[in-house]
Amino acid sequence: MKDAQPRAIYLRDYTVPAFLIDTVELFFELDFEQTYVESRLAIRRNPQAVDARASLVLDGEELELQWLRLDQRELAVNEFSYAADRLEIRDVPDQFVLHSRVRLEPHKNTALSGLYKSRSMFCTQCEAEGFRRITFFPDRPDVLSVFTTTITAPAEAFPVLLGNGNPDGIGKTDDGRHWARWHDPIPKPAYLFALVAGDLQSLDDEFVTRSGKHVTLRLFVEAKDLDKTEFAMRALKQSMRWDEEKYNREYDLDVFMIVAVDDFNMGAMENKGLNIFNTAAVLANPAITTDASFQRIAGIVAHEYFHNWSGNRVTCRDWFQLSLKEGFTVFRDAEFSADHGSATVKRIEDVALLRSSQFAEDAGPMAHPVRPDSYIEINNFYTLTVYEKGAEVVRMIRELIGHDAFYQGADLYFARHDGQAVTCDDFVRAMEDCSGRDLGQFKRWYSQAGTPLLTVRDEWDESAGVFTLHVSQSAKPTPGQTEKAPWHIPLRMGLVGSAGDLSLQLSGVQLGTEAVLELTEPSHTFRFEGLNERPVASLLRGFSAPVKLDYPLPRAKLAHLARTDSDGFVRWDSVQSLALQVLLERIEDDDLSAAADETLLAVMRDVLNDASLDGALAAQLLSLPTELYLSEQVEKIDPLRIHRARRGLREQLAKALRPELLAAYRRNQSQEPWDINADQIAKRSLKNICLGYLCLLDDNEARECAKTQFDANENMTDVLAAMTSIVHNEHDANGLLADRMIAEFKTRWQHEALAMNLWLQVQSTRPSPSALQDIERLRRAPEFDIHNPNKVRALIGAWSNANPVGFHRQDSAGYVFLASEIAALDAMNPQIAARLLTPLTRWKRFEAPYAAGMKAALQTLLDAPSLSRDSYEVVSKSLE
Ligand code: B3K
Ligand code: ZN
Repeated sequence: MKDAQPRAIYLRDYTVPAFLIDTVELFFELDFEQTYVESRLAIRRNPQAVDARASLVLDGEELELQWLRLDQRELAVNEFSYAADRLEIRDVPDQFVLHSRVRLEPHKNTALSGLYKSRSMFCTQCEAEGFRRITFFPDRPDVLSVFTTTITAPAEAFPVLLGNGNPDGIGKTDDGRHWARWHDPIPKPAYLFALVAGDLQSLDDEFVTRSGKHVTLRLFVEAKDLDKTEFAMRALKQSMRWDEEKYNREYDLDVFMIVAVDDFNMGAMENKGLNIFNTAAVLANPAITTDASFQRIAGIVAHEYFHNWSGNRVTCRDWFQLSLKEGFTVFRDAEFSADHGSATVKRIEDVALLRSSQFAEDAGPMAHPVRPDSYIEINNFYTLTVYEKGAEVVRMIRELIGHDAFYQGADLYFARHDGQAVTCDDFVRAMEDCSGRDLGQFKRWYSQAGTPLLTVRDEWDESAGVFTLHVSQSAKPTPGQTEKAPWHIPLRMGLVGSAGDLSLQLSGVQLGTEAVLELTEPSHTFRFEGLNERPVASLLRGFSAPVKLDYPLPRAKLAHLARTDSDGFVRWDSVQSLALQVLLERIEDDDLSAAADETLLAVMRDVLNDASLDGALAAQLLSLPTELYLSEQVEKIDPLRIHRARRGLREQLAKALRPELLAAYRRNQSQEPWDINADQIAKRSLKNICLGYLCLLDDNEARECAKTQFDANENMTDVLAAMTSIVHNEHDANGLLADRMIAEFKTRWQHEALAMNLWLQVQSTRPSPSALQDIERLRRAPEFDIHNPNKVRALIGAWSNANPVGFHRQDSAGYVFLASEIAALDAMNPQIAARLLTPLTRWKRFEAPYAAGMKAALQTLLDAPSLSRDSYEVVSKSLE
């Protein structure tokens, strides 16, 4: 461990900063082997400080201090101390300028936090606590300052020098170096600082804001990638317009820049005016980018842009409030995506992720509330709970107070807190003020971890025409929280009769055909009157709350909802529930000869035959629950058994529906030139779902379809789908076609890193017990590079998270291999190492032989002589 005993930080210990920093002037002298950073901080005591005579304490990590001057006087070594990542200066005046010079070695920074090199360029990543690896600073989000940054560097190697804010001067010096100054007039916390220097080209454009301000837009990439920038630029302009129209938010600087870098720990970063993006989250063209990636890229571009208001102008008081900016911004980017494509399909995708992965987080050892109350390493809390469940919490507020009050509340929140660092309570207060609602109980969503379970039972009184719903809520304990108080849950619902939605009359009140029932007590009873037939309850429409639902319905009723519900989400969810019932039975019996369920077959057949149905929705309706989601539903996980059950059912569906699948495959071929519009995306997704089923059969015609589609090489969506259906197919017995495709793909794309990541991923997710051999071989292949997080995710991350059969082996070899990779990575890049631990953290949920192996792998890591704070937190909590 780096620290002898990493200590937890608690929300309850928050105090206001003792010092404020009004202006920051930074001078960077970049060079190949070393960089010097001078900083001049205008510091004054915070009038609100608890201790009016406190010493000045600044954060600083791995900085080689050259000198320190206070109001121009150099401090002697006995006037300050610098140890354990803290610089302390005692007896400072109430107001002063602190001037420092430090030396860094960015080319040796493999953690990709602070200032580092990605290939030949310099870039930064400061959220959450990377700025302290650049200079001494109170590295906390509630200290907001105006930054001016001057960058000097060798002119030939680094012709482009970028910083936050607006350009403020450039020049050359005699020694072959040049400089650029950037001034950001808008006060910001240090985590939004950024700098880039490199040999870059840009796609330039302009956006005119609603009030007539001309903003220069620049997307910087390496020259070889200039042909992959147009799509993101279009998405950026759409985002800027959308935020004006939907949230009244205009952009504030003269220039907005995006830079694409190869080595990046996550998707992208919303640095003020200078977003830095992982190449995988911004570069796109049809030859190397799948439709799913196009959509993901648009969503991330929007997300980072939206942070300019939800995060940058209004920021977080402390890192416990992370969801204030992340949950809200995910909510906003989801709205944006819904407005620019199929809203139902976007919702289904988000819910599927939440259910399979966030619910698992809630049920595991790292479970935490949307607003955590303690952490050891904040980077471990950029989680699905903070992001996705945080977005669900915002969505529920809109569900409860209504759209009008919600958007007024958002306006009020931005106006009231512009330029401030605030808390989740401030967000909720703005919503309360605009709606007149008391959201006191609702705020338990921020403080209670775990997924509530809604248990629903119904009763039908034929003679009175009354349908009664009994709804109760409960939740399992989570670490540190044994008792849960009732949540305030919006339950959107309707009643469906033989011919569709029925009017709702609830305890004498007419409600139309849809209602939001508000659950606040452990249990409720709702009486719907005046009915002429026994209805089926259509619950949780639009997935109105992130809860589990236990409402057992006979298969015929689920099929009825799947065919007739007015809510697209419920239609999909009903097929999921139907398939889940069938699959759980198969997992239990483990009988491969069991026949496919007739009701499910009939529903799937109708979907395939209904040419008028949106193809993207049809593709979702045809997708069975994933193995990950199924794992969440069983008492103890046996990954092989789950795989066998799902695979067996898929094969039977394919066999029974072969003519319909082939017809739909053929009907959805596009005759038009490639485009990324909704119609073509829908066609490709439906066509490729069909191909996936067909290739499960030992069937030459299906293989021929895949081969032709692969060889046609029209776009990456089709190429990858064809390749996956063959490579993941057990019927290609001697593997000839699969091997040919893998080799051919490599020949086509060996110079495109992003395409090669897909190549790694198709192989790492091949569902075979011998997958580990492939992983070990590819780990040594030249296409892999452990220093590049995208490659680590494509090979090791995809294998351990998305290939249960390949990863979970009774001999534990998969766990041993993963643990040794994590140990190696931990010394280089702790953030990525800690992320890779996720699959092992779930060990208690598995059948004994797996559980023992996973636990032993975690124990080896804990016993290792040094472990980062990041990994230590995850490993130690998992073993508690
Ligand atoms: N705010 C960044 C995430 C930073 C992660 C630091 N470990 C990207 C985003 O959510 O937009
Ligand atoms: Zn974000």
